Amino acid sequence: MGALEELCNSHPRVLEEVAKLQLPKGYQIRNDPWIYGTDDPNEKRPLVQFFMYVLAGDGHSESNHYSLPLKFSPVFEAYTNKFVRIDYLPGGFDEKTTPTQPWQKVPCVEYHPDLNNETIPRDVKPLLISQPEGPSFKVEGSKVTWQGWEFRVSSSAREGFAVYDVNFKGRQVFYRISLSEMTVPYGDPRAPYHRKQAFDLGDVGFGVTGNHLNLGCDCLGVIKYMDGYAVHPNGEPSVIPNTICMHEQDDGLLYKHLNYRTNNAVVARKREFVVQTIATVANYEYIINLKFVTDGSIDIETRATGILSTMPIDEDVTVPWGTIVGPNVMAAYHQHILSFRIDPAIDGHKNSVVYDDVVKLPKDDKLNPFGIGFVTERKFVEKAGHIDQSPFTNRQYKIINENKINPISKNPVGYKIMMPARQMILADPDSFNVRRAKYATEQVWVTKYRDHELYAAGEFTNQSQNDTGLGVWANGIDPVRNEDLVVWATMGFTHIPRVEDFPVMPVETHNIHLVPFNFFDKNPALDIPQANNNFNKSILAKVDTKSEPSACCKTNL
Ligand SMILES: [Cu+2]
Repeated sequence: MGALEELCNSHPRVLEEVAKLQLPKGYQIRNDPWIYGTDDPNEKRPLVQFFMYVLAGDGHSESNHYSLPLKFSPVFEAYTNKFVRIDYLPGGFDEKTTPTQPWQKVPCVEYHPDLNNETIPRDVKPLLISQPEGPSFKVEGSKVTWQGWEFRVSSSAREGFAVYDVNFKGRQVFYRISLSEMTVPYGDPRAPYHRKQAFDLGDVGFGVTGNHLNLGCDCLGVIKYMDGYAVHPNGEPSVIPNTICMHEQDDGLLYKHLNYRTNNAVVARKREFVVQTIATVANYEYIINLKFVTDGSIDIETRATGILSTMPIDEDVTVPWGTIVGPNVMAAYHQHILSFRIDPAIDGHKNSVVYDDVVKLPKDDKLNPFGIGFVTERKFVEKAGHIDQSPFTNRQYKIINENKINPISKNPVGYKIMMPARQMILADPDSFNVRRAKYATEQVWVTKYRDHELYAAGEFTNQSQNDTGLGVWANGIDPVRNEDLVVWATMGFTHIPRVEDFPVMPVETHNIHLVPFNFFDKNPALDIPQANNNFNKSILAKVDTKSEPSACCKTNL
């Protein structure tokens, strides 16, 4: 990235354009090299689009250049380093562009504490997480053992990490879980923004952009780190130290019941084992957490943070496809559409995918005379393909094993995939955006397992013309019922930026829960020791002298 940035910033044609800006003293130029995208089937050159910014801060390296976008954008050919052209960016409400003018000085919205003008930090007392007897987990090589869970973790240059061979209480549940792709299409229709569609795994890689995580910052508590690996531009392998962190954390209560007759309570706290990585893909950060819970469930969590990708906008102009987030700076509407590849092994590899709708029972004089009944209706996915979303029938997706009947419920054991209905990709079905990311059109896909089918939009996404992943594999032909199958869960979120997302965005969090559904013969977490204060050692706050000791943990058991 550094070499590309230098190539652009030092090119005579770019310097010519920079000279026209007549930048004041103390202001410099910075650029972000961007994936070029696709709008022409005949374009075969590997191209890079550079978005240009003013760097304020009087030479401070952490000044927020994204606050000061410029209106010209050079294009270079990768590898040959040939200059191709300069695109000019619109600043008004339509597609019109203008030649480069002297830069009009506007304040920079800074995020770094040295520069952000927040002179009085909040008073925050330490909140320490300690495990005086050591953690409850063991790690031997790649194998993690914790609270009934056994699984392996491996780093991946493309996916960040994958977990595999996942067992709970001695039973197989999943063979492999990983993020498989993320596309980020933008909604500003004007050139050259119509090509803004990143594939952050296929074009870049979450492992190779993985952060070196730090104790007490990225990960709190008693932490086990794993390294990742990348390829240096000179072809040599390089280590990314501590790019995956693993630790336990408390997540409130798991269950509670108070017998109001005796005032005895059973209370168990919910503890999670977190496997986390953080990727910095230029302006944005993505925090990927896989959280293993003591009740046999898994929470797949994405937190988007970092800095919005910004565009220039003239004073007093508004546009319907973006939010003005600072002086003369606009953040276009966009979508983050992730695909998680979930390779199940629910009590073995022969699994089926079903979807259950909850529907009204027809009114009936004898059975349902008051018209209040409702039941579930089950449908099976027979062939490789997708499932339509249906939020108003409370549609739930489940992976079941038809060969294994739960002795209590008398139906197949399974796991449900809990994910709320979400808007999928908005671009036109004929657009390159959709043709390149067919996976982004549907929330749940099912394919037959095949080696090497790992990435939802296909192996090669940079300037791709078509989705060579699910667009090919979800063929409507392969039988997937009672087969070794793969589920692809699309986590889509449409991001309409808000002023508060700038200059650095508080996390936006989205989750997919994998929850045992008639898999066990009762709540599998009854063996968790009951919560009590001899163990948890909480103390009363000394901020309000009138407060009385709480009886919430009182028990005579
Ligand atoms: Cu966003």
